[in-house]
Amino acid sequence: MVQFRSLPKQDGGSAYWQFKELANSISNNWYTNFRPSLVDKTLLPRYHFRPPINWINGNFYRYFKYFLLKKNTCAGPFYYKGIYHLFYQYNPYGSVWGNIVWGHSVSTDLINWYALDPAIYPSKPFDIYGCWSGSATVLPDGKPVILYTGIVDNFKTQVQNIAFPANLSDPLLREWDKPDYNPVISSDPSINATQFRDPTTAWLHPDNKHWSIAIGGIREVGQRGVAILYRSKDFVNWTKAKHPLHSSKGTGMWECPDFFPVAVGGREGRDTSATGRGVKHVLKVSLDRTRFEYYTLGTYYPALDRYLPDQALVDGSDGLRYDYGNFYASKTFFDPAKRRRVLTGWANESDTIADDVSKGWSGIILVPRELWLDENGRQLLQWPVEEFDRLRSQHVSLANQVVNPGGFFRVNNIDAVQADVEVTFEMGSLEKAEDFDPSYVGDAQAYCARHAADVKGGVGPFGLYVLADAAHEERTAVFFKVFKHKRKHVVLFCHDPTRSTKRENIYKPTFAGFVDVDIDSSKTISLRSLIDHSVVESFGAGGKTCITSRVYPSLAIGRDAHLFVFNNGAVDVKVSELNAWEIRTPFMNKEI
Ligand code: DQQ
Repeated sequence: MVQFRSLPKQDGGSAYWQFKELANSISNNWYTNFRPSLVDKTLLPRYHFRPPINWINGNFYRYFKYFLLKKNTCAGPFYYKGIYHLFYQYNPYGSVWGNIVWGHSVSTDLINWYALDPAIYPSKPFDIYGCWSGSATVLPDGKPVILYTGIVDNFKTQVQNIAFPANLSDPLLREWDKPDYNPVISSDPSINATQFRDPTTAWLHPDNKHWSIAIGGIREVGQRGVAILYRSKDFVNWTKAKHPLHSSKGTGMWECPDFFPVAVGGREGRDTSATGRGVKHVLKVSLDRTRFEYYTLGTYYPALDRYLPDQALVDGSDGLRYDYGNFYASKTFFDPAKRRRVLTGWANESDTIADDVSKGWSGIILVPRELWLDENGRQLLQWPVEEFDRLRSQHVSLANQVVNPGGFFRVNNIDAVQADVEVTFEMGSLEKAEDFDPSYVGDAQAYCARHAADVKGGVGPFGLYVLADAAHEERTAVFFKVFKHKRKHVVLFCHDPTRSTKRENIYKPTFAGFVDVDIDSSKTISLRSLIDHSVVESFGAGGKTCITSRVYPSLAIGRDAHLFVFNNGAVDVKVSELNAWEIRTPFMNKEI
């Protein structure tokens, strides 16, 4: 096992971390002042990528000295010779953010994972204070290369470094070389060196002569988020382009930019360098300010090396999101084996820092999602990768069950704490839909807080209570509500975890997004929810609107966690079909 240098602890500073600090104020010295864990071990996610918890059971020293700990993604996943490599931001010293290295796990199916030693860790002057996010690119000769952000100058400066596999005949690519000529990119006076990070996967220009990458940044004037563009002919010598790939005023620091093409028509993925007719481009940024991710669809003009979002789409925090819940620092990669684009995103904990310290781990990577362009061209669709379905076991199915206003029923004969549910709802009539309040057009989350699951409505709220105790007093509601808006109807999709636990100091925001469906003609909507002890990952309308929540039930644990269908609207809703499966536990960071 790699030995790490001791580095000073760091802190985040986002709204999320401020919340954590506030919630933690009862235990102000959380490194040393342990209190018993509020979060029962039974709440460990079992099929989501997570810390190798078994390694920490026996030996406190091992646990504290080496293992898991705070992680997030945004560090290029890729496929090489039959193996998927997942890198993630990892703190080898504790379950809070800091001391960042590149954790490394491998898989042949994106579901069963095996843990390797960290791939990249601070060891040279150009990364001595941390190895932050970056990306992998597989060069045309099949050789992978990593670009990552190195932290130097006592945390004051961010530079970009390159790393190559030390031994290409090792299919696990365990060792990575960081050439001494690093950094390959340093900031110039026009760049804020403290906010200059997370290089994208490179794309090859159609002239086949040069590579381009974008790096996240901010221009202080106008708080303009920027995807700074660099070009190189050899991947080692990089020159800043005159113009950024794209920028947007008032959006703040752009973390973890991701830029890639999607096919127009069909689900098949495209290599990151694909351009021209038949593709649209996606630019995703993680907004440090809101800690949510936003994307636009648009056109990439290779001759100008510029990206222009489609006119109707909004840059920044009113824009489209991959996920309207706890989902950040994501990254996609093109999987040449299955010709698909795969998205991996990170969900952090919603308990306190003290809880994370006493649990000894923090953060999960969500089930990898396939991602493609909706046939209407207006948004992306996402769906769990097909390999996930191999974990399905015990199955229950029902059809044509009407749920009256105020009604509910329990889905029996399934262990619903670790499950996958697919359900289709039919609404007979939309006449009783309440009027939509137009002041909430851009703010589904606030609208959901006002129209939470217990608030009786017209058409909906209807949906699922997941991770519910037998009396469903404790439950997370996953639901739809339909509103009348300008002679048509709009659909709101929500997660309401406000009653998810009786534990204190848990962050329980409602999360929501609108769903772009023609509900007036279909009067039908589908939902899939992946439930994993303390994770609820939901896909509305076939992956048009996705929401993730972390919840920590106190009663709905293990065999006491149930699944209900409910309807708090004023009209009947029919469950035309419901299928639910128990999900088996895959290998999760088994040591090899
Ligand atoms: N986390 C990394 C940064 C990135 C941020 C540091 C995203 O490189 O901007 O761990 O959460």
